Amino acid sequence: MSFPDNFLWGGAVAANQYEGGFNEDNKGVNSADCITRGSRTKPRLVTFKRESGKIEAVPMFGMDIHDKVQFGCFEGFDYPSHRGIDFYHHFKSDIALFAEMGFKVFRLSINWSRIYPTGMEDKPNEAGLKFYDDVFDELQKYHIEPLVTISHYETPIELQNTWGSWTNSKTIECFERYVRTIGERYRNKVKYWLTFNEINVCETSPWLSAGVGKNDLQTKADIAKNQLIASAKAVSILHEICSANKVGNMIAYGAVYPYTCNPNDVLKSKLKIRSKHFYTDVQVRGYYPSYKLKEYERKGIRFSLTDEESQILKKGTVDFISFSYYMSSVVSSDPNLDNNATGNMLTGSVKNPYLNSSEWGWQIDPTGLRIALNELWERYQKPLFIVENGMGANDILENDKTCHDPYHIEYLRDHIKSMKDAIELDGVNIMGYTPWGCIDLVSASTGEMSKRYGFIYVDVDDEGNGTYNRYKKDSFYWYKKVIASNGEDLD
Ligand code: BGP
Repeated sequence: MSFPDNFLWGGAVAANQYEGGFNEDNKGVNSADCITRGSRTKPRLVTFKRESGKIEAVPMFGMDIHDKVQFGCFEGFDYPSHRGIDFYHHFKSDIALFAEMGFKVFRLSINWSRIYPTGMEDKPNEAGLKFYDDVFDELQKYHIEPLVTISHYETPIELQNTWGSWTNSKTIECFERYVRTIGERYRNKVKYWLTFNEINVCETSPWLSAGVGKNDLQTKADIAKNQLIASAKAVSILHEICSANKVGNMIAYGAVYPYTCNPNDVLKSKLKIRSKHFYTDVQVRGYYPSYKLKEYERKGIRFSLTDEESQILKKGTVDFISFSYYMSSVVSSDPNLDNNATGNMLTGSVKNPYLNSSEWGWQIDPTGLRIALNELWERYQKPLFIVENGMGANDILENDKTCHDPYHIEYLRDHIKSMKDAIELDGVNIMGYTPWGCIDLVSASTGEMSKRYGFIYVDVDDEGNGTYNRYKKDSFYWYKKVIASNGEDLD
């Protein structure tokens, strides 16, 4: 048997992509609420008002606004997070479906602006706390462990409009208050926690990861420092509240291949992988690696740590490492090669001629998952948790309300086989597996509903029209069998 008996099978979602309930029960506006719907070919935009009163919208990826503006939601724009799939009003029946599949764990995020609507209040919003109480109670009913991401791509917008969100260390204090509140409130309901979703996505999109509209290197270094300190503080707070709490970090990860055996390609791939490790190096080891300090020095980036900050990082190291895996990437030192392959938060990657792609151009590489697992295990020797994996596809709901999705099954099966190999052949310690978007939800990169990952089809289109009814796809029955056999029956 390869998967341990206590292996955590389940699925993953994020509040801003599925909850809806945008302005219910005193929820505040957050950075995800200000992102418009895009598509495969049209970028998502972030909306704001200038001091002159002029309303503008700029593409989320690459935005670099240094003027004083007020970010927010304005009439005439379509914001998919406002509706999600309306989990806010469907959570009981949705959780019943997860239980029917046999989930042992459900990864969800808490929406910070439900608990502290502006991020800055002294007292939390009781109605927001109550919502998650109800969700956790429902999960408990079916013995499903919650795995809670404390911050998944959303920051209360007032923190941005008042002092620049995560570029300002005052945000750390607000975050601490939020962590303490949820840690204490849910101490008997939640044991597994993740601090920041894909903390390294700050390099690609400071708006997604930190609610920051700038894109320069100094800004990214400041965000990284503030979030790394906040993450370490969160680990310490949660350990203090309950010694049984297990707290992990979360990064976007994937193997990086050299395009050829040209040593320059190989070196480039190694440096790219190392840059992916930076955040985990700090979160696992408790200090900044020398290569990062050298890089800051070389690029003229201001950086220092007080003794107190160094102690915080040292004390708040994580119990396990979690990561998303969708694909691998390829780098080349040849400037004449096209390096605009698309993928999860991917930049500067060459298309891999040995791999097939999804409809959205993301390349499919199950072997890369085994490589990634080995790289992380060898470097850190900490338990690993794959908290996102999957392939977005344009599923069709048939007239008889069935949905045939063999491509999802094939993708997941091949990746589970790689996990199995990593456990059986390489001895990697893997705690669990939560495929992304276990129920269809809004895509983070495009804002579409039609990029579907789920085992459960949700009848809603890109514009938000539909019945919002839920239907089981073929993959639903398949995954149920996988869980029931603890990963042995993959057919
Ligand atoms: C990760 C995010 C998720 C999720 C996933 C799939 O980067 O953590 O929030 O959305 O990617 O990406 P997409 O939704 O763009 O298909």
